[in-house]
Amino acid sequence: MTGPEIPESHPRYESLLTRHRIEAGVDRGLTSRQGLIAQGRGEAFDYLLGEETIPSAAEAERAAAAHLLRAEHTVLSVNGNVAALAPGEIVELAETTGSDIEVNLFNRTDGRIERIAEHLRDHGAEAVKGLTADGRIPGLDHERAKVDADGIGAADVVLVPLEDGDRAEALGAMGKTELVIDLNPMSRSARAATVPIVDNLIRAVPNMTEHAADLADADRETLDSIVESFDADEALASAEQRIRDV
Ligand code: PTJ
Repeated sequence: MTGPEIPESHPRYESLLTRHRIEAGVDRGLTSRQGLIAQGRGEAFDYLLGEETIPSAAEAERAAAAHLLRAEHTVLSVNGNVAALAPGEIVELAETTGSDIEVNLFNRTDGRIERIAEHLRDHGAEAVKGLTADGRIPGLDHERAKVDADGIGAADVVLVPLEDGDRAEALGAMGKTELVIDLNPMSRSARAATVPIVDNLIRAVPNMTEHAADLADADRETLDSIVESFDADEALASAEQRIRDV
């Protein structure tokens, strides 16, 4: 899924490669057409953030990795954009942190769920949840409420990249720890998160894996102190400040 027509020397190579992946995701029936719009919104914020992982996002990524390592049951939620942009990276993060992977879609169809699950298996996922959908998130009346009872339904920590605000708030109300990846620091999902990661998914996921590998042998006290010293409001304020300083 690389874009051979994009020269690596192009100053916006990464951004163009990302567009190509999302387009290919739509063509393959993984990503919804609304996913193209979401991608455009994300790109605008990424541009304003300098298309790099800012220091507060790096801290959030380390805190998120610590959460994934110390929790009992962790799930990485995958939608059509995530499947198109970072399937192998999600599988690697799941393996490094012992997390489950669950497909959860806003524009849910059985066909897309199955294609995304197969795509993730092609990238090395051993098990993919989300097909049973025998659980519900209370207080949500759209398709995103459908979860696996033994997946997101039972998780204590959930990674929700490119989330919509309603589900982010509903998961929070269920008492779950939410790790949200969203380039917009003002979005409701980022604001509802225990750990808002204001970074591009394509950088955030590998960074989290790197932190998780680095912390693999850390004791509980070290993980606790990383989690407790992270300040979500400060991270959001610092991302907003970066955007205003452009
Ligand atoms: O695959 P589905 O059916 O579950 O649909 C998924 C989409 C993404 C279409 C759906 O969740 C949606 O409409 O999302 P929104 O409300 O457009 O929100 C997407 C958020 O993610 C926005 O705040 C964007 O700024 C942000 N975003 C977009 N691309 C990226 C991103 N954040 C991080 N990395 C990105 N690559």
